[in-house]
Amino acid sequence: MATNLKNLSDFSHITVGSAVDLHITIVVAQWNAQVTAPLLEGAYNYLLKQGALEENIQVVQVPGSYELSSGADIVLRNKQIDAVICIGCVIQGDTPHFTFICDAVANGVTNVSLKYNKPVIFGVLTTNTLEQALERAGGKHGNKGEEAAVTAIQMAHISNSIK
Ligand code: DLZ
Repeated sequence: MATNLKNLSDFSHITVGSAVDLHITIVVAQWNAQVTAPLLEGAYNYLLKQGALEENIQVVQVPGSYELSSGADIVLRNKQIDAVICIGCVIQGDTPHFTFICDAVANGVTNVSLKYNKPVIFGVLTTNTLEQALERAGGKHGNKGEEAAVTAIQMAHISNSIK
Protein backbone atom coordinates (compact mmCIF):
# COMPACT_ATOMS: atom_id res chain seq x y z
CA MET A 1 0.00 0.00 0.00
CA ALA A 2 1.30 3.45 -0.84
CA THR A 3 1.90 5.44 2.27
CA ASN A 4 3.98 8.35 3.43
CA LEU A 5 6.33 7.01 6.03
CA LYS A 6 8.01 9.09 8.64
CA ASN A 7 10.27 6.19 9.50
CA LEU A 8 11.42 4.59 6.26
CA SER A 9 12.53 1.41 7.99
CA ASP A 10 9.03 0.70 9.31
CA PHE A 11 7.59 -2.11 7.17
CA SER A 12 4.74 -2.94 9.53
CA HIS A 13 2.15 -1.22 7.29
CA ILE A 14 2.27 -4.14 4.85
CA THR A 15 -0.55 -6.27 6.21
CA VAL A 16 -2.39 -9.05 4.41
CA GLY A 17 -5.79 -7.36 4.33
CA SER A 18 -9.20 -8.58 3.31
CA ALA A 19 -9.96 -10.55 0.17
CA VAL A 20 -13.70 -9.75 0.28
CA ASP A 21 -13.73 -7.63 -2.86
CA LEU A 22 -11.01 -9.47 -4.75
CA HIS A 23 -11.34 -11.63 -7.87
CA ILE A 24 -8.48 -14.09 -8.02
CA THR A 25 -7.68 -16.93 -10.42
CA ILE A 26 -5.49 -19.85 -9.40
CA VAL A 27 -3.73 -21.55 -12.33
CA VAL A 28 -2.52 -24.97 -11.18
CA ALA A 29 -0.34 -27.58 -12.91
CA GLN A 30 -1.46 -31.22 -13.01
CA TRP A 31 2.12 -32.54 -13.01
CA ASN A 32 3.10 -33.76 -9.51
CA ALA A 33 -0.55 -33.53 -8.49
CA GLN A 34 0.19 -35.09 -5.07
CA VAL A 35 2.01 -31.83 -4.36
CA THR A 36 0.03 -29.29 -6.38
CA ALA A 37 -3.34 -30.45 -4.96
CA PRO A 38 -2.43 -29.55 -1.33
CA LEU A 39 -0.80 -26.33 -2.54
CA LEU A 40 -4.05 -25.45 -4.34
CA GLU A 41 -6.06 -26.30 -1.24
CA GLY A 42 -3.78 -24.11 0.89
CA ALA A 43 -4.16 -21.14 -1.45
CA TYR A 44 -7.92 -21.58 -1.93
CA ASN A 45 -8.71 -21.99 1.77
CA TYR A 46 -6.57 -19.01 2.72
CA LEU A 47 -8.45 -16.79 0.23
CA LEU A 48 -11.74 -17.95 1.77
CA LYS A 49 -10.37 -17.34 5.27
CA GLN A 50 -9.59 -13.76 4.26
CA GLY A 51 -13.16 -13.28 3.07
CA ALA A 52 -12.98 -14.01 -0.64
CA LEU A 53 -16.27 -15.20 -2.13
CA GLU A 54 -16.23 -18.65 -3.73
CA GLU A 55 -17.74 -17.24 -6.91
CA ASN A 56 -14.80 -14.81 -7.18
CA ILE A 57 -12.15 -17.54 -7.05
CA GLN A 58 -11.56 -19.38 -10.31
CA VAL A 59 -9.35 -22.45 -10.63
CA VAL A 60 -7.81 -23.27 -14.01
CA GLN A 61 -5.84 -26.48 -14.54
CA VAL A 62 -2.96 -26.68 -17.01
CA PRO A 63 -0.89 -29.79 -17.87
CA GLY A 64 2.49 -28.82 -16.39
CA SER A 65 4.38 -25.95 -14.83
CA TYR A 66 5.70 -24.97 -18.26
CA GLU A 67 2.11 -24.04 -19.20
CA LEU A 68 1.48 -21.87 -16.12
CA SER A 69 2.48 -18.60 -17.76
CA SER A 70 0.41 -19.21 -20.90
CA GLY A 71 -2.49 -20.18 -18.62
CA ALA A 72 -2.11 -16.90 -16.74
CA ASP A 73 -1.91 -15.04 -20.04
CA ILE A 74 -5.15 -16.63 -21.29
CA VAL A 75 -6.91 -15.69 -18.04
CA LEU A 76 -5.72 -12.08 -18.00
CA ARG A 77 -6.53 -11.62 -21.71
CA ASN A 78 -10.13 -12.65 -21.09
CA LYS A 79 -11.05 -11.65 -17.56
CA GLN A 80 -10.94 -8.55 -15.38
CA ILE A 81 -9.38 -9.86 -12.18
CA ASP A 82 -7.14 -8.59 -9.36
CA ALA A 83 -4.43 -11.26 -9.33
CA VAL A 84 -3.37 -14.67 -10.61
CA ILE A 85 -1.69 -17.32 -8.46
CA CYS A 86 0.40 -19.84 -10.40
CA ILE A 87 0.89 -23.15 -8.61
CA GLY A 88 3.24 -25.89 -9.74
CA CYS A 89 5.95 -28.28 -8.61
CA VAL A 90 9.10 -29.05 -10.57
CA ILE A 91 11.27 -31.84 -9.20
CA GLN A 92 14.90 -32.32 -10.21
CA GLY A 93 15.44 -35.39 -12.40
CA ASP A 94 18.36 -36.93 -14.26
CA THR A 95 18.11 -34.63 -17.28
CA PRO A 96 18.36 -30.83 -17.68
CA HIS A 97 14.54 -30.49 -17.99
CA PHE A 98 14.41 -29.05 -14.47
CA THR A 99 16.48 -26.00 -15.41
CA PHE A 100 14.57 -25.37 -18.63
CA ILE A 101 11.15 -25.60 -16.97
CA CYS A 102 12.15 -23.52 -13.92
CA ASP A 103 13.70 -20.79 -16.07
CA ALA A 104 10.74 -20.75 -18.44
CA VAL A 105 8.07 -20.54 -15.75
CA ALA A 106 9.93 -17.93 -13.67
CA ASN A 107 10.53 -15.68 -16.68
CA GLY A 108 7.08 -16.40 -18.07
CA VAL A 109 5.28 -15.45 -14.87
CA THR A 110 7.25 -12.19 -14.63
CA ASN A 111 6.58 -11.34 -18.27
CA VAL A 112 2.82 -11.96 -18.02
CA SER A 113 2.63 -9.82 -14.89
CA LEU A 114 4.40 -6.93 -16.62
CA LYS A 115 2.40 -7.37 -19.85
CA TYR A 116 -0.97 -7.00 -18.11
CA ASN A 117 0.21 -4.82 -15.21
CA LYS A 118 -1.36 -7.28 -12.75
CA PRO A 119 0.09 -9.36 -9.91
CA VAL A 120 0.97 -12.87 -11.07
CA ILE A 121 2.30 -14.84 -8.12
CA PHE A 122 5.02 -17.51 -8.40
CA GLY A 123 3.69 -20.37 -6.28
CA VAL A 124 5.98 -22.96 -7.82
CA LEU A 125 8.07 -25.37 -5.78
CA THR A 126 11.43 -26.21 -7.34
CA THR A 127 12.93 -29.02 -5.29
CA ASN A 128 15.53 -31.75 -5.49
CA THR A 129 13.17 -34.46 -4.21
CA LEU A 130 9.48 -35.27 -3.85
CA GLU A 131 9.98 -35.38 -0.07
CA GLN A 132 11.22 -31.76 -0.02
CA ALA A 133 8.17 -30.76 -2.06
CA LEU A 134 5.72 -32.52 0.27
CA GLU A 135 7.36 -30.84 3.27
CA ARG A 136 6.40 -27.50 1.66
CA ALA A 137 2.89 -28.56 0.65
CA GLY A 138 1.39 -28.89 4.11
CA GLY A 139 4.34 -30.66 5.78
CA LYS A 140 6.95 -29.47 8.24
CA HIS A 141 7.82 -26.38 6.18
CA GLY A 142 4.24 -25.16 5.91
CA ASN A 143 2.14 -24.69 2.81
CA LYS A 144 3.66 -22.51 0.09
CA GLY A 145 0.27 -22.32 -1.64
CA GLU A 146 -1.04 -20.45 1.38
CA GLU A 147 1.99 -18.14 1.24
CA ALA A 148 1.28 -17.49 -2.44
CA ALA A 149 -2.28 -16.48 -1.51
CA VAL A 150 -0.95 -14.07 1.14
CA THR A 151 1.26 -12.46 -1.51
CA ALA A 152 -1.60 -12.31 -4.02
CA ILE A 153 -3.84 -10.42 -1.60
CA GLN A 154 -1.05 -8.02 -0.63
CA MET A 155 -0.08 -7.33 -4.24
CA ALA A 156 -3.70 -6.95 -5.35
CA HIS A 157 -4.20 -4.24 -2.73
CA ILE A 158 -0.97 -2.50 -3.71
CA SER A 159 -1.93 -2.67 -7.38
CA ASN A 160 -5.49 -1.42 -6.76
CA SER A 161 -4.40 1.41 -4.49
CA ILE A 162 -1.89 3.04 -6.84
CA LYS A 163 -3.73 4.72 -9.69
C1 DLZ B 1 7.91 -32.91 -18.87
C2 DLZ B 1 7.88 -32.51 -17.44
C3 DLZ B 1 8.82 -33.05 -16.54
C4 DLZ B 1 9.85 -34.01 -16.96
N1 DLZ B 1 8.81 -32.71 -15.25
C5 DLZ B 1 7.88 -31.83 -14.79
C6 DLZ B 1 7.85 -31.44 -13.44
O1 DLZ B 1 8.64 -31.90 -12.59
N2 DLZ B 1 6.89 -30.57 -13.05
C7 DLZ B 1 5.98 -30.02 -13.92
O2 DLZ B 1 5.15 -29.21 -13.51
N3 DLZ B 1 6.00 -30.38 -15.23
C8 DLZ B 1 6.91 -31.28 -15.68
N4 DLZ B 1 6.93 -31.64 -17.00
C9 DLZ B 1 5.84 -31.13 -17.89
C10 DLZ B 1 6.12 -29.74 -18.47
O3 DLZ B 1 5.86 -28.73 -17.49
C11 DLZ B 1 5.20 -29.47 -19.68
O4 DLZ B 1 3.87 -29.74 -19.32
C12 DLZ B 1 5.57 -30.34 -20.88
O5 DLZ B 1 6.92 -30.21 -21.19
C13 DLZ B 1 4.71 -29.94 -22.12
O6 DLZ B 1 4.99 -28.58 -22.50
